[in-house]
Amino acid sequence: MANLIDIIVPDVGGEEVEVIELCVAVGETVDAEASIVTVESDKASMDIPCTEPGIIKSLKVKVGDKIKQGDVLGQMESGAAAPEPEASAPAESPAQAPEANAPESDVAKAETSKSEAPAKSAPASSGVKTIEVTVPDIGDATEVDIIELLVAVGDTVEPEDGLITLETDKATMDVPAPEAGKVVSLAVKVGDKVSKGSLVLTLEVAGESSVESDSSLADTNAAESVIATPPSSTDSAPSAPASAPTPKAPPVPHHPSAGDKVNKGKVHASPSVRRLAREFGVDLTQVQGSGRKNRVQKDDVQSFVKYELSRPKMNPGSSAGSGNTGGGLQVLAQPKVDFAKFGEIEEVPLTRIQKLSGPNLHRNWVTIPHVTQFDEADITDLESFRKEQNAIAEKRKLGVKITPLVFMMKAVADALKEYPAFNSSLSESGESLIMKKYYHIGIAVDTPGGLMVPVVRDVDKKGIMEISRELMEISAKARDGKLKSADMQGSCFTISSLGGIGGTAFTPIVNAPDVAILGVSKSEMKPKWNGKDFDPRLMLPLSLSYDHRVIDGALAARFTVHVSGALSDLRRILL
Ligand code: CAO
Repeated sequence: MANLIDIIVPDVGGEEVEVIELCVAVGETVDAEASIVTVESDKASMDIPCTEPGIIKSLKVKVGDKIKQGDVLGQMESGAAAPEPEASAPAESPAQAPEANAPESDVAKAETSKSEAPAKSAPASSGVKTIEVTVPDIGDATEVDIIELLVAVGDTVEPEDGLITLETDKATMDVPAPEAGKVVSLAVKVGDKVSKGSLVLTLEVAGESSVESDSSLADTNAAESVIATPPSSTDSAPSAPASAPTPKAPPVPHHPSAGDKVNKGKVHASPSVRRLAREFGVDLTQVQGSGRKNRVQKDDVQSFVKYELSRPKMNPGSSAGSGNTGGGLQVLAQPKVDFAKFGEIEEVPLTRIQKLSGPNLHRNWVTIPHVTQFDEADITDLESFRKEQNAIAEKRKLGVKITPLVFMMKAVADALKEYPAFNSSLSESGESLIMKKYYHIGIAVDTPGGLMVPVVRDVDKKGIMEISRELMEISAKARDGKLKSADMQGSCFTISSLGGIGGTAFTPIVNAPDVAILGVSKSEMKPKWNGKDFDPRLMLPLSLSYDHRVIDGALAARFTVHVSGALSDLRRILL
């Protein structure tokens, strides 16, 4: 049985620290040692990890809050089994024992004595001095792994910029630059083990005369530890704490073209965010931070990865004379043409709907690998049944007209049940499929303002008359411009019927997040060989476009055969 436990702040160096980032959201499932929050003291930023896997049930802190050892960060439901009443183990709840929950954090002890300044300097000529940056007091931890070098020789750094990332068995932490300067030499590499006092690098910093430099160094050493340079909370931050990030609504990221550096080498990010970036191979200099002072947060890395996965990639060498489509795709820019040179012209603005739908169509066209499968359905019997039913409806003055489209909707709902991959959407990460257990079908409607796609819900549960009535209503609403945005949401699959107009086939564009769309063209009498003679049969052309990332060609062929079969033998869909 699950167990509700408090998440307690461990030893954070005996003083108040400020919450600068929430690394999890309520409802999130976390692993043992996942970071809950990132805090910043006047010496370092550090992550506070949880102690066991579970689900975050509540968070009592927000960005800007000051917290200290023993404070409750929130509650989590631990995955561990609760002791059975009759079990012999003591029934002491960990939730009531903060010390038991508080990780014995090496990181929390990352900063201690201000007098143990690990920066030493040597006078240098021409108004600069060189200081040695060493590993500060990191609590009990010794022989700590260096997991990342955040700078290289020749880099210039600002105070607070991370220099190296250390990882203990409990958490990770950055050693920041004590002051602005240029990295002259590196004394360590990834994989080295270091302890308090180990030399990290030498930094050339602005200095005065060598004598003053020495004395100011002594003062500096007495006053600051190497990891002691983050500005105070009143430095540049607004007086009110920054509002907590909303994990489920990440800020709209600025996505540079690959290779752009938005951070110019100076990335502010917590160790947990750096770890996440490392796991995904993300270069943090390319990620725009949305946190305070452009700090890169978990959401920023996630949305960067999402964007990079979805954007089309092109040969980077082909950008000359190109324009950016907005999706990251470099294509030749449209040539500028003075049409008036060739005859009379008139410039007409795009309609509001065209302006809205154009970018979506464009995105779907360039990001989804489309394939179109063509087929035909014999709707000879369906047509005579439809005509009969329409005659009855007219006689009874039901005010409903049944068109072939309604049967196609029923046939598609039936095929979606048979082939659930067509009733799915790619997850945001692109790594899984969201399988839907409902059958809502979008219908492309041609309106004076442009194409609209209202959705008919639960097509599998409705009868032909009910769907016909609904179809008439939504197409009238669409043409009168009365559709609400809710009317156009939630489709699983879309049908675009041009059968009332003409044509033999076309290639519709998948209406993402759907993974397929059925185009229907005008039915036509065709001679069909029945084994003995040619029979005149009414054949309906079907054009199924699908997202080849999700659907294979064989499956698409089976799907169209199923739709075609259902339309040819109505008993299959009317059951
Ligand atoms: N073959 C032959 N005739 C067809 C047919 C088909 N596949 N589909 C419809 N028809 C007939 C209908 O039976 C009706 O004839 P009758 O009046 O003699 O009965 C006539 O064509 C007109 O039908 P309709 O278009 O009014 O009704 P519908 O239910 O077939 O379609 C709607 C409704 C809203 C989908 C349609 O009006 C529409 O807007 N279609 C355009 C969709 C579109 O623009 N798609 C392109 C998207 S990509 O840019």
